[in-house]
Amino acid sequence: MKFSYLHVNEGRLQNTLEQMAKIGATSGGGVQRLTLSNEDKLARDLFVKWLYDLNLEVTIDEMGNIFGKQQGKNPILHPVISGSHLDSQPKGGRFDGTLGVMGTLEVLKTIQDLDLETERSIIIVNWTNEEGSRFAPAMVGSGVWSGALKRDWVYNRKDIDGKRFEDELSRIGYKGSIPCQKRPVYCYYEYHIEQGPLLERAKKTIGVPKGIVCLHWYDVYLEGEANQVGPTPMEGRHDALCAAAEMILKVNTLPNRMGGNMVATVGEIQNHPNSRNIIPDKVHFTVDIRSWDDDHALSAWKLVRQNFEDIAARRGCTIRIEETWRVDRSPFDKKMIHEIKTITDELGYPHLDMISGAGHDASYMNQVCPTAMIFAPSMSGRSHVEIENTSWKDCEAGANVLLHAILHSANEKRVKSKLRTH
Ligand code: HGY
Ligand code: MN
Ligand code: MN
Repeated sequence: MKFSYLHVNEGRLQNTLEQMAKIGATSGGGVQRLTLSNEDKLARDLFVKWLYDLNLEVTIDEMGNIFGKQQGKNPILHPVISGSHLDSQPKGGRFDGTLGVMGTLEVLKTIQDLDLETERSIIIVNWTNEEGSRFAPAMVGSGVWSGALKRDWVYNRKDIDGKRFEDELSRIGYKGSIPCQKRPVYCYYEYHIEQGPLLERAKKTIGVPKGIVCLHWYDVYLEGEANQVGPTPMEGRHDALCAAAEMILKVNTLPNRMGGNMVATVGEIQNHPNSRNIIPDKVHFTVDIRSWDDDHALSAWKLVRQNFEDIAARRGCTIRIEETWRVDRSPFDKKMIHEIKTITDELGYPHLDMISGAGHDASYMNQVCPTAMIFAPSMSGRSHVEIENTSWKDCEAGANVLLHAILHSANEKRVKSKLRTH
């Protein structure tokens, strides 16, 4: 059945996005909805209300992942899942994650408006802690669900104030009783903003990533010697902040030194005691390395780790390193990618083949079932900032592609899940 004349309701999608953007709204036009914060709770409460308004079967699992199920005609067929995340970065954007959840909600509303019954059930999902900013690592909701991360290890993760993940999940009332574990899924779609400049530069409406890069996260802890800045001579100091400064520049030059396509960033740092007239004795900083080539990223880490150890030794600082998190690169399902491109052609949206440099829950879902993503352009390529923006027209276009992709998959009667063709 061809649905090319079907489309979502742009105004209604814009309205849900605007309502969600009010929760945790920041003065600069963005949102702050840190994982398991009060703002995250409010966003979850609103989302759950909207799921009940659609008479969906709502379940919340022990990681706080929220699912809404629209029953299909044939319960023996595995469901199609689509969604993303409602948590945000500190001073983050209104579209990162939220577009994928609201886009899927709009697809379900459109399907209901048109009284379309699908063979397969369709499940919408809000994954807990995709961002990994307050509680590292990222994507823990989908990570535990897919079996890649252990629930209790995540439960014991602490934020910078020493608050435990599990305690905060209980505090906001979203520690569900349903076990967080994978179940048979026919396929997974995630609609998301590109978070980069390529679509805008190429003047394309839809991004079709072939997959997501690998993400490797590390935590580095340095200990030197504090002292009064005045009487302490320069030579013989064990200044942890200077050691960190040298190491941070080694991270920055790493992609160049390694060659190939890679990014490496130090995004977070804490300096102790952080007083202008005390030589710093403790520093913690993070390292984020990403590449389409997992081994390339691992060799880069080996090189820069050696750099760190040499610098620490020379500066008389001790160093402790936590290899916090690694998720492999995720090449998406070729058949689903082909189908998405066919749909963009039918709907008349120019599309661009790309790779996602941003991490998404789709990385973990790709380990469980055939997975693909749909990107909408980010204005001036900005994201994880308050000025993150995507035009309503582009939001609607991506949601239309999502609608047709979900309808296509939800009406495929193949009993066995599709063989993944990486
Ligand atoms: O780090 C990322 O790319 C994602 O925002 N978690
Ligand atoms: Mn995101
Ligand atoms: Mn993000």
